[in-house]
Amino acid sequence: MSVEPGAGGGAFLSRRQLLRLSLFAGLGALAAACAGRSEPGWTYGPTLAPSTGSPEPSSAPSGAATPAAASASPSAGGSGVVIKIVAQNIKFDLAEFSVPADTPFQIVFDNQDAGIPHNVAIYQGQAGGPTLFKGEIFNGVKTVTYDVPGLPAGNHYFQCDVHPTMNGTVRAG
Ligand SMILES: [Cu+2]
Repeated sequence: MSVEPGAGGGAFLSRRQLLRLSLFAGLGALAAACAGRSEPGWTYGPTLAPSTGSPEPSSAPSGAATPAAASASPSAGGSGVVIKIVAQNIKFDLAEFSVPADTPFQIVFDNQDAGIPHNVAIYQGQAGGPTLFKGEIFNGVKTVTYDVPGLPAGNHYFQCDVHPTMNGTVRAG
């Protein structure tokens, strides 16, 4: 009876010792592996430097992508002035709108008339005045965002060039 626990304990200890030995061996192997890997890493560094000639073209496209993203944010921001106009049943949903003078803005033009072309154009002062802005004519149902240049201070006239009865006043000031 007393031998069995002793033998068992001895066997247990020996197993622990084996585990410890294997762990130490494993750690040693890992340390060796790490040391070995760091050396190739340094050698790869120098080899990458000469090959930067080929990476340069790849960095150029990434550089081009960055300006595109950068230009997207300014245009999205712009002056921050956005006018929403809806065309439905050959009518605009508003008769007038106001914008700050000399400040580019956007018109989000929502043409709800299926198969019917509309646009938004702005004429200085009154109908028939000098063209300040001429938006693309397009069929509904579709929404197009116009980028409109800054307008001189004063009241101007906007209309759909296809249906001049669709018109109103733009107040810039
Ligand atoms: Cu129209």
